Amino acid sequence: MQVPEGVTAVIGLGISGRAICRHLQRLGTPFVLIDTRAEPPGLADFKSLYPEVTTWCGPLSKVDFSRAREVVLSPGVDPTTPGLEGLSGRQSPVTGEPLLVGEIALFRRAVKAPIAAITGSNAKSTVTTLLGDMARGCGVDAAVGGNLGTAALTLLETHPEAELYILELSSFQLETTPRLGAAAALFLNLSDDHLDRHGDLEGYRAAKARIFLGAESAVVNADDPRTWPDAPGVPLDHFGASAHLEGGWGLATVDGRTWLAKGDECLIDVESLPLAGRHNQLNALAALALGERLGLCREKMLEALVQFKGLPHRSELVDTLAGVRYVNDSKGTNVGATLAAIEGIGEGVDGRLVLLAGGVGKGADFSPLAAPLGRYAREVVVFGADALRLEQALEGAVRVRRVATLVDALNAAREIAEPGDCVLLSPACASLDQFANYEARGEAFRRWVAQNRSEVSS
Ligand code: UMA
Ligand code: ADP
Repeated sequence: MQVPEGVTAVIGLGISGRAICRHLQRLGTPFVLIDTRAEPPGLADFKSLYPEVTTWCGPLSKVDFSRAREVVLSPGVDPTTPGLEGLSGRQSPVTGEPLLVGEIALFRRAVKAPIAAITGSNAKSTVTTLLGDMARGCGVDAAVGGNLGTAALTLLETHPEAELYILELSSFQLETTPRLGAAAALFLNLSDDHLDRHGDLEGYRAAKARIFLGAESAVVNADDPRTWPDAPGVPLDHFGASAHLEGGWGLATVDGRTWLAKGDECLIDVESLPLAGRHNQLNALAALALGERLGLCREKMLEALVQFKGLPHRSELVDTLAGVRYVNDSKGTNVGATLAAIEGIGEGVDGRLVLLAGGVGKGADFSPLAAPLGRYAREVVVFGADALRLEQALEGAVRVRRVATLVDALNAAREIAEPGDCVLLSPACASLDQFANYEARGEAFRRWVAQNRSEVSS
């Protein structure tokens, strides 16, 4: 397959790929659509929607990109995939940017309003959604999307007049963005994730740190220097447990009560926040810091914060059966998220935790889970592709039972848990070995709980 002279190659027929195609069509830029899968889902629909567009499915090594105007990659496709290697370092003859870019590069070129950008290993979706609520509460017409689910380019169609675009950005998206130029950029935290794609933690961090390129201001985690920009020059605000002591956004303790604080000023007692756990208090601080950088009104932001109930599949209490709480944290897809859930929930449980974990570990080191599980867990039930690796990492610290599936794990947890305990699904792994996505895994958990409730009550 030869990409014709002056034509853009779009790689990937997913949410981003479709949004990129619609955008190019609006601009009148000719394009071809390529996917590495033999039969990507939705291909027939795509062809009937764009009968004039050439589509090609198969290995990228069989594609000649040498005459392409630009190659626009979907985030799920690794830029080092064989066939793309010759492209890095080359410039587009038309845009002057690298030849190989992602959707966010096109968004940057087209957008007129400021961008608030949020990245990190965990809490991106929570903070992005919260900031959206805060902005709207302040009367700002904000469009919210990105890795969260609605492609950034789709926001330009649905909210062309937005005054602010709030984007959750993944390392995959940032890796192919030459210069984001955000009005305010936030790097929340860093823990092992996607190491299978980025090689090591430094490669993953470096991809995320691209969020600062061209930023007018930034918010970073005072407790983790790996979230700070490599180069000086961007005005910085810090959030973190003690950041208020240095004038930043922190957690102040006054008369035994904890407050969100900015410098010396106590803003709100954490008891008034619907979201529980220290990790969520830090998330609230990060959103406030970013909002203030964007010029949002502090009072209205605090009002939005006390209304914010969080997102589904993130430390969500599903039900209490026979005195045992069942909490769905299916979005806990890496070790950092699961640690936050264990610590956030473990402290408040009368009894003990029964953790359900497993799936695709993405090359992560599970050993940081051992000590907190030793402290808070009655037992851990592991399942899925990386169950054995998990078991080996936890051995000696806590009792571990290995089963095949999530339903097996739930059945085991029912036997193990005692009244006052909490059964927590926070897998520290991706779901793709046994489910379509983390939502499907969380739904399976909810279904089991609902079914068991009806059995208990009948
Ligand atoms: N794929 C191929 N060959 C292709 C194109 C895709 O095999 O040619 C595969 C990918 O490897 C992947 C799947 O198809 O398994 C989907 O990839 P995609 O790039 O087409 O994904 P989109 O449907 O465009 O969705 C993407 C983000 N997906 C990924 O980064 C994998 C969505 O984030 C995001 O919501 C959407 O764009 C809109 O911005 C999802 C995600 O899992 C939620 N993100 C990762 C995460 O949060 O950890 C980064
Ligand atoms: P992301 O979009 O980055 O995946 P989410 O808001 O969807 O983030 O939350 C993902 C997971 O991270 C959930 O399991 C959640 O409980 C956990 N989490 C939330 N806040 C934090 C934090 N500050 N540090 C670590 N993990 C967190």
